[in-house]
Amino acid sequence: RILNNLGRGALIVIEGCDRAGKSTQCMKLVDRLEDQGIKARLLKFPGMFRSPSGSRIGQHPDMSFAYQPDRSTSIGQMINAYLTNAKDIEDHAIHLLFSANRWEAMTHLKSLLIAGTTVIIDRYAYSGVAFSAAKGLDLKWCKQPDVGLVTPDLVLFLDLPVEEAEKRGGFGGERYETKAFQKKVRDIFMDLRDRSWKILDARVSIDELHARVLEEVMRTIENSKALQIREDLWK
Ligand code: Z5A
Ligand code: MG
Repeated sequence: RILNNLGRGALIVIEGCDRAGKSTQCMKLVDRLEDQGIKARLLKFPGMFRSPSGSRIGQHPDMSFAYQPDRSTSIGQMINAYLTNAKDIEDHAIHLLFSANRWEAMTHLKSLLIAGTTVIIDRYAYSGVAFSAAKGLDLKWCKQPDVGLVTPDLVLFLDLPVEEAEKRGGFGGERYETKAFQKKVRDIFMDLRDRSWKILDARVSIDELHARVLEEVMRTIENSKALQIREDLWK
């Protein structure tokens, strides 16, 4: 199904390796767009916020709205229990929960875009596939549940070598945070690249990266205005 409307917001996805600075850039970006009078909202999958020290602190106090559709739901809570090792969930089952967590946000996402709000998403279906396939699940099977999600206008992949990521701290505490696994995840991310992707070197300073991100995003917002919203990811 194709939604027909003009003057819509853009859908921007920030993806990347662990500790690449995705959440940092997402928050700076939304603040910056709003400062410039551009309506913008942040969504995150799964809906969690990491404090500067690296520990999870749940919902960001200033972003209760932005973080609403994911972690606050019962599906989001199951994912949270899994990621913090409070609960074991079979690999296929957790994959489907991550996907369901995106689907349950789609109505809200579309209404924001239609209302002219640009939506920034911190991780999307690409993370979903990269992490599950790195565990050994079949790549084609992994993509299937997310087929038909709203297609991003731009995917910015923040690329950081695993060795650099380790230096940023808080590494090793959670599920998935080993070097070998992270390398596999990156390889699968690379296989998922398509025309909407731009790869940015994430080894630069926060401000430098922000400038690069902003440049790409401003161009995309302009170019997407007259385009239809597409609900055909991986179709
Ligand atoms: N997962 C999944 O399996 N399936 C799915 O469908 C989805 C996710 C959506 C949790 O995700 C896990 O869920 C994740 C994938 C899996 N697994 N892991 N591992 P998450 O998004 O909640 O992951 P996170 O652990 O909160 O984010 P992150 O990737 O590790 O970090 P980040 O957001 O990219 O980076 P950051 O928090 O902005 O920055 C990290 C630190 O580096 C912080 O101290 C910053 O101050 C510092 N930093 C940031 N930028 C810079 C620069 N430019 N220079 C120096 N230092 C910097
Ligand atoms: Mg993050």
